[in-house]
Amino acid sequence: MKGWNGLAALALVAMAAGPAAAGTYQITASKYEFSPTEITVDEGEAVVLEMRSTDVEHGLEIKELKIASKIPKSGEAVRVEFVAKKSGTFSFKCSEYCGSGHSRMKGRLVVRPRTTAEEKP
Ligand SMILES: [Cu+2]
Repeated sequence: MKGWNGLAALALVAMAAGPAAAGTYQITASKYEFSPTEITVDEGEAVVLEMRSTDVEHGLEIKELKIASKIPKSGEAVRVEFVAKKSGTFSFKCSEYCGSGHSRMKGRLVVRPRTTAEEKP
């Protein structure tokens, strides 16, 4: 019983840990979609987007966050790192013309607000 409580406490600590939990998110770009189309991160999180194309050159642009990166056709991974400073929903889209369905290539980055009491300013 005692050991169980200890485990629960540990789990809680892990969940509430630090201001800059980093997360790496894989995104695959292909004609004509991103996979996944929605990525959810936490406010304050150091985010790494690791992107690959399965076919032609694509790009990922999040205008509001001033993020833009080409995703080469070689299939090589490109990384974009940023801190999700502001909560909200930010749409992203393909920034390189890749064919007839190009304008359909869209997705969303959801930044969840921090709600832990001790982390409020
Ligand atoms: Cu594209």
